[in-house]
Amino acid sequence: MIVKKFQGATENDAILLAKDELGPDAVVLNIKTMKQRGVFRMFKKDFVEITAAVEEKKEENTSNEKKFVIQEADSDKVDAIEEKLDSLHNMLRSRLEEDKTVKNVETLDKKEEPESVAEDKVVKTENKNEKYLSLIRKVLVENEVTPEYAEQIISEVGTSLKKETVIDSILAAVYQKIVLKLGEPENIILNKDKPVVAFFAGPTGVGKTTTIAKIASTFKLTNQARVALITSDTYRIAAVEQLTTYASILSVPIKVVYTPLEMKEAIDEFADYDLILVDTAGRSHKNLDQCNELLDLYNAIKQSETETELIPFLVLSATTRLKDMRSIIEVHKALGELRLIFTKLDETGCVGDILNIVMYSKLPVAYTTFGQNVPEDIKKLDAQAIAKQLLGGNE
Ligand SMILES: Nc1nc2c(ncn2[C@@H]2O[C@H](COP(=O)(O)OP(=O)(O)OP(=O)(O)O)[C@@H](O)[C@H]2O)c(=O)[nH]1
Ligand SMILES: [Mg+2]
Repeated sequence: MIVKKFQGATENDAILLAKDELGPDAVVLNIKTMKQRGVFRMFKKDFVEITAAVEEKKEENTSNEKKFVIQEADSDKVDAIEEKLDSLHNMLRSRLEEDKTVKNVETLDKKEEPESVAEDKVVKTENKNEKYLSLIRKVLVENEVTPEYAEQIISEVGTSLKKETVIDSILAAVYQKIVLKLGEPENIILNKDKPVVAFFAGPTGVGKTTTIAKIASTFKLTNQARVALITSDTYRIAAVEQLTTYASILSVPIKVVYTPLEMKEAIDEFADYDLILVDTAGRSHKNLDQCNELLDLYNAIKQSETETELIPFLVLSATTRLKDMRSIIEVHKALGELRLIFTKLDETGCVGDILNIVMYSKLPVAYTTFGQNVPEDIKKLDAQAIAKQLLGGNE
């Protein structure tokens, strides 16, 4: 993993510099506004410093020039991240004190230190690193990261640690690894050349319609975008009414479609819009007929005369069992390159399954939602907040 800091006049400038140097896969780990101190305040403007990271490509492992690699980091170089991790640090320290075995190793270290040879010290520090890592692994598992994925993260971090690494750096390295695994949010970005069509699929009752209302309202009110809605959820009168009500509150047009042909026509009718949000009826991933119907509706969008940027979103409730989420994903893969939305984060204290699902599916996450309020209870994936929560910190 390559970790590096970039400074720019604005957050965007700094991110551009990071992407320029580290490539498009770089993820932002931390953003900090730097205030000029003392006399500099009179001459220089404040600036933004971001910490960005990217997974190293295997074949590039040998060339480290110009790169700042975490295992070479002194603790001062990860200070930005550590700021965020203060509470975790304290938590880990107190957990370490509770943990008898670690305590024993520590007291053993202390007693023997004066006469121990350098080599011995290294062995003991390695032991200690392992203890720290296994403690962090335990915290992850407590937060419902599966033991396999927790182990994967810990071992990936473990192999990159220097022998004399301090606990702060270990924690920072795990945090960075999780942020990297979660990736950048792949939320909706308007396309100036063609309408973006966001197609929402997912099981019944996960919050598809509510999420659409939140997104429609955000784009309409904040971005002044031209937003239109289509619903194919004609199974229940109440479902059509629900979206129609949102459409009238937001004064955006809505079309109800019953067949793939109507879907295609509706898209063409909305050809002048910036964003077309398509709602679908919740389906059981076990009912293949329903799933094929969904696929027909989706494919109809591609048949429209209008050139669009079509994005399939799969909405999952964070409260659904991991095993079920996996099979839901498998069934919906027929729609193409899915982006995930996790809803109902407010109903569960555990975000471990978000990491589990991302590591399982390698699919990007767009948004998370955390309540019934439209439009405020939605945000772009906040990988840093989730990583922090997974390590036991309070967001
Ligand atoms: N607590 C909580 N409730 C939510 C969230 N998002 C949606 N809901 C609620 O979940 C229920 C179902 O939401 P809908 O948006 O109708 O779900 P849907 O996926 O469209 O359901 P179907 O159309 O029946 O498949 C509603 O009561 C919503 O208010 C969320 O983030 N947190
Ligand atoms: Mg619905």
